Amino acid sequence: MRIAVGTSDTSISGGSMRLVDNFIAGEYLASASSRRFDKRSPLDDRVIASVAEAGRGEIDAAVGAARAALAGEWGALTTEQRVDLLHGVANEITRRFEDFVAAEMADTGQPGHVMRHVFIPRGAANFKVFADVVKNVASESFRMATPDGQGALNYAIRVPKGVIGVICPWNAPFMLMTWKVGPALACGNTVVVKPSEESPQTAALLGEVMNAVGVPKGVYNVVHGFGPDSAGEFLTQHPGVDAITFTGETRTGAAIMKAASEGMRDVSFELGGKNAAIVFADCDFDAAVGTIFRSAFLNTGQVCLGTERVYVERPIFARFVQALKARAETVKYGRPEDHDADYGPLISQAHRQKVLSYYRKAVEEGATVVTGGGVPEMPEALADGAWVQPTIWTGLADDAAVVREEIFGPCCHIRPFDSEDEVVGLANDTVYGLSTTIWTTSLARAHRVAARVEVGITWVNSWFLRDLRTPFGGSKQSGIGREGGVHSLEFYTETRNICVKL
Ligand code: NAD
Ligand code: 6OH
Repeated sequence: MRIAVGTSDTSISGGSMRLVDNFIAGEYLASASSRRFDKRSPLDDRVIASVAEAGRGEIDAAVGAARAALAGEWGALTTEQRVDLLHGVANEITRRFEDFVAAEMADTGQPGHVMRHVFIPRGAANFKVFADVVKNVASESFRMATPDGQGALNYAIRVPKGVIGVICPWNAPFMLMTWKVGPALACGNTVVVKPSEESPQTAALLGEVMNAVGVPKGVYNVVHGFGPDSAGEFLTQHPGVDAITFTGETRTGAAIMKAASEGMRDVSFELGGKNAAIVFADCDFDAAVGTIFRSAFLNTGQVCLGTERVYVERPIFARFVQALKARAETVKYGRPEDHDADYGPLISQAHRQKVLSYYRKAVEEGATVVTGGGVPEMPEALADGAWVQPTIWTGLADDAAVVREEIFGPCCHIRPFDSEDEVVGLANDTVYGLSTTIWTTSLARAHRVAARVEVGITWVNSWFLRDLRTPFGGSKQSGIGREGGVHSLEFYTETRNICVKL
């Protein structure tokens, strides 16, 4: 049965499989070379979708469509007209809410309540919030003196950058993609999106929304495939792409930066992290345990802002380790649609192998395994899924690979500390700088430590609370640039200065 244009169902020996096609100039097109790849369910490793892989020809067509849209109907719209269309996109996502929830659950295997309450609503909000920011932003203007006494007026206008290449990861696919597409379109650009090969469905579905709302053809294009020697790399190499925004691994960011240097294209990067939680003895203990449990294990640890290093002031160290262990041992494994399940599989078997290799390495490096460290026993139907146990270690040296490298899994190492200076040094002893959480009831200490940790975002007594209008991004190797509110305009527009002699 054909249930959707971009993600139609086809029958395969006893099950059903979706056909996910590239979306170019408002139409769903299978790859010209008929190359397709399988998308497997993280729950049980079953093939759930056959995805068209874009080659250089499709990338060329998508970039061409995006350039034509800039020069055509889209480029001629007023800001108000664009804003209205993007509000329509948000409303249509909300109308098709359950379709987006289902597509994202199928791709990631994560619990439905996280999709329903966080990822999909935030995806819709990304279109409204950035449309409103662009509508309300003022441009600067200076009246300057001139020798003839008449003066001159300097003012700035913002123009779209052009065609934006948008390359996305799989961990919160719809939210992270719309966080780029929303501001890009609000600013008047057009986009070619390359979703992760592990999560192609919601990006494909968004094409239907764009068509339903009347967004001109070619404004939003989607090309599927992998990174190196595939759609991702081809997109970054295409000279018709004016700038590239990317969320993913730091190593991939370095490869994209090289490609972008050809033609001096601008980049915006949200990259990896090795985020620390700093827990002082005067904290609200239960709140710290409860929230660090979420920050380490939500989405099976596959959150860029997740905590993989926990530093706890010595007087409460042992109690904290026991409390976090007890909490970690309560997770309920299950399918996304199981109402009481709060813990899903990792995204893929390949990622599971990587995470399990760190579980082994931790033991080799001398860790005490407080809980987990392996693979849970699952019922027969889920036995082939990418499941791993939530894992806590203590006792590792500060230079252990497990303490220094991003694992991107449901695991953390807990280490005691004795002073504020010591813990700030430990937290900063990393090449990454995305986020930190600080747990204390001392207001002065919270401000003091927050100003010293070298990260883009610090939460005090909380985690993952962020108004979309605030700046988000990483320091050091965790990113380049800031996304959110007016800060996104720095990347998605170019500022022109106009000087009028009066
Ligand atoms: P990844 O870097 O492997 O892949 C991300 C995307 O880049 C995919 O679409 C992939 O196909 C593409 N890609 C890979 N190589 C490429 C190349 N050479 N040229 C062009 N495109 C290429 O990352 P992932 O495994 O999908 O996601 C997990 C990573 O993302 C983690 O490191 C995590 O920390 C990071 N992340 C960061 C943030 C943030 O905001 N800082 C948010 C989410 C995820
Ligand atoms: C996911 O990996 C990071 C998500 C961050 C946010 O959605 C946010 O708005 O801070």
